[in-house]
Amino acid sequence: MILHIDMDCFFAQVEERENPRFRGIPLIIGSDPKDGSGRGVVSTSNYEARKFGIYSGMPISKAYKANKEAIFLPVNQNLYQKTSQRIFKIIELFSKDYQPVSLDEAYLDIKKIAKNYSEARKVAEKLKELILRKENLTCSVGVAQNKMIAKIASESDKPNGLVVVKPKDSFKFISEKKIKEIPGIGPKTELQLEELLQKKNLKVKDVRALSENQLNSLGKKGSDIYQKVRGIDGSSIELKRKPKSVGKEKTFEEDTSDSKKIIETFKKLTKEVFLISEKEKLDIEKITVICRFDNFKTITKQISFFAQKLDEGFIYKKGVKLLLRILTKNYRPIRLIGIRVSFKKNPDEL
Ligand code: TTP
Ligand code: MG
Repeated sequence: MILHIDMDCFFAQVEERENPRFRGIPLIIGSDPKDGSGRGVVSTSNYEARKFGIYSGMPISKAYKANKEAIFLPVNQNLYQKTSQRIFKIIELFSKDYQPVSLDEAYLDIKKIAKNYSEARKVAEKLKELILRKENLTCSVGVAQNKMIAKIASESDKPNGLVVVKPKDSFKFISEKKIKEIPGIGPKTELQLEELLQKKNLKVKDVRALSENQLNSLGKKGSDIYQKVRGIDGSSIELKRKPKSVGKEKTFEEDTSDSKKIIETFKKLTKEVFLISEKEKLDIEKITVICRFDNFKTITKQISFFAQKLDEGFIYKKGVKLLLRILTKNYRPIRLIGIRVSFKKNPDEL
């Protein structure tokens, strides 16, 4: 049993939350339209702007032509990233078995928390409610027997939708969908299928009329399409893998022998590495320091442990010792320094 979640007009909704006066009026997030001469594209638009035919990927100049009165905002990636991280924290409360797809989208394996589809609906309701309460944002959710149908389900009732498709209903559920609603079937494949069937505006049930042999004339993807239009999708949840290590490097603007500058930079890099590593909640087993000189000679030194709790002071103390061991034996100006910590394996993965 798979749950697919996708936030509604994500970037735009976050901006509306930060600035409620944008609600109810066309809002476009993307590059600067510059009174119609701007380059670049629309990242997303709210549902009011979509009524004017303004969608992700459209040139921003075209969006400007479609509605000059709309509000145009630049992409505030940092804000969406932070919001996304908090949403994923909420998702993790429900299931650790999830696959993040993008900032606003994920698949969750919910078999451990829902015995049947009515329990699954309750899980979905709770997830939606918690995200709304904590983040003041709506999302759309689909639940089904596999990833493909769960995604079609979540897309089918946007915004703020919740669609549960039981296995016995899934074949019928996808029959009436447009063929391009099947994930992975893009405009090019759609066109090929239209040619094969000599028909436009294809629905999933139309494509079912094609034999596997006929579909194979489209190449490798043929048998995939044959399965998909029958509701079959064997792909599994790809769990978020913990990184094996985290490292940061800095190339100096100019090669330097200024030890104060080198040490200060090293301290900054250590802090950055620590802040990223902290999220992983893993012990470390190795610290590696890298140093590149003006002639590109590169030296690395490392120290290993069995299992060391993550601690910024500890990483700095051990790291700087390694760095000094390199510096006291080499007198050339330095081009680059870096530090990396390697994690012990996550016990769940053993
Ligand atoms: P989507 O989930 O595809 O779109 P959306 O959340 O804006 O709208 P919907 O309600 O239909 O799900 O993408 C999530 C975010 O990713 C979107 O808010 C902005 C960003 N994005 C881009 O920057 N460029 C793109 O081409 C697309 C598709 C999305
Ligand atoms: Mg979305």
